[in-house]
Amino acid sequence: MTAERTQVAIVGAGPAGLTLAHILHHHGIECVIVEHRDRAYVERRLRAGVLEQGTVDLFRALGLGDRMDREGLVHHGINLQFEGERHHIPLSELTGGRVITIYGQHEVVKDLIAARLAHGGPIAFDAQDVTLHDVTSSRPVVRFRHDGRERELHCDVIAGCDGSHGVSRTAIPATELRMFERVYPFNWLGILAAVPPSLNEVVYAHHERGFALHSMRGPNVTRLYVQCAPGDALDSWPDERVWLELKTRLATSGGWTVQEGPVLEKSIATLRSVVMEPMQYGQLFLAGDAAHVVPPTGAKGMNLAVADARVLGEALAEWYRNGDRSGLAEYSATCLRRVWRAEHFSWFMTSMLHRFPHHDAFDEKLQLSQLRYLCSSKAAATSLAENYVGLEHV
Ligand code: FAS
Ligand code: PHB
Repeated sequence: MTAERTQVAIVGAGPAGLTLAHILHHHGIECVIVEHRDRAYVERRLRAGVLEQGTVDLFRALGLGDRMDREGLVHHGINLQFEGERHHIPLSELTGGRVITIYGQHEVVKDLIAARLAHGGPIAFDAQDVTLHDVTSSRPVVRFRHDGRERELHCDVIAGCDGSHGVSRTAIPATELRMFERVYPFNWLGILAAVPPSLNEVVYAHHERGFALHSMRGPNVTRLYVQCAPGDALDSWPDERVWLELKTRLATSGGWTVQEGPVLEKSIATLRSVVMEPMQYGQLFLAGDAAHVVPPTGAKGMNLAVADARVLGEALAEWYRNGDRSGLAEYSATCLRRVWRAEHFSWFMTSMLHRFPHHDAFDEKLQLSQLRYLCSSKAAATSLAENYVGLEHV
């Protein structure tokens, strides 16, 4: 067993853990990231695509935004489609100039890993059998096997950034933790296609056959999603079926629809809303999907993870700098205000746009009425816009 010491042990090298590591480095606080996958896997995993204004601002402030600024696509609006008609929501016009940036999560992760390794920040990839110990003491410990060695990382604080299937939240006794959950009766099948985007903005489509989404990852790569049944497996969705559903659900009455192209990647994501309260226990602080999950309809997941990391990083900096623990004491309450706002917005977008198996004609009329109101009322559209680009204050 090799015993080591650091100030903060971070479990997980996703957006939450990597962003936290950079904030701590900025404040001269030592940390070690323990990640159980290898670097190639983590950098290859396709997930989110929309960065809120606040996320972009933070990455720039940390000196991490160069490639994002070169390759990211700045968008000033999104589109809602229903009954064959497209309606533009002018996000920037409604929010005093705030924008979204389309830049794949895997690109963010690549940039954050490269920057961390460039300044010599340790990341233990391929860490196995990660366990957390003594989290209520002043000297918590993370144990793991790495490069054939049993390692023991002694620290002041553990940041549990290991996602929705991680181990950190299991270090909190079930009697201390309350889980709020909603499982949706559908999933998203997502593809990456080697074809230029069919429109220069994101399109969310409500359709009687089910929801569909048009997004992108650059001038020659389109990202598309189609609502599918919970039990569907990839082999029941050959490319031909995927394109038929996408072209049908995203078609407008004016004859527009998405262009086909070679499918580079295909995967299915489940849709759930989950919140764990509280997000802290002793010297263990949960951040990102380790504490909460949102359905991707509101494009909030990665942005919430970054927002948690910011709150935790600043609170730790205050504690190390002048012994002020107030930020750490309030961490969970501070994060949960933003978390629940994002949970509601993601639930709202999901409920409005998807076809629910138990829905009747009345439900569908309510969905269409909500969509029409969003596209005809400046007040309603502004509410959607400020949630979508990310609220500055919650
Ligand atoms: P992550 O899950 O990204 O990272 C956790 C890290 O911890 C991973 O690298 C994992 O390997 C590691 N880990 C896990 N267990 C460990 C252990 N025991 N020890 C050490 N390390 C461990 N959000 C959107 O906004 N839009 C989307 O379109 C979207 N699509 C998604 C599709 C899928 C399939 C999934 C699962 C999520 C999607 N999300 C989307 C949400 C996603 O972007 C998350 O919100 C985001 O990855 C959260 O970041 P982290 O909290 O860092 O967790
Ligand atoms: C994406 O580009 O992957 C994307 C965009 C908007 C969403 C979800 C995912 O709501």
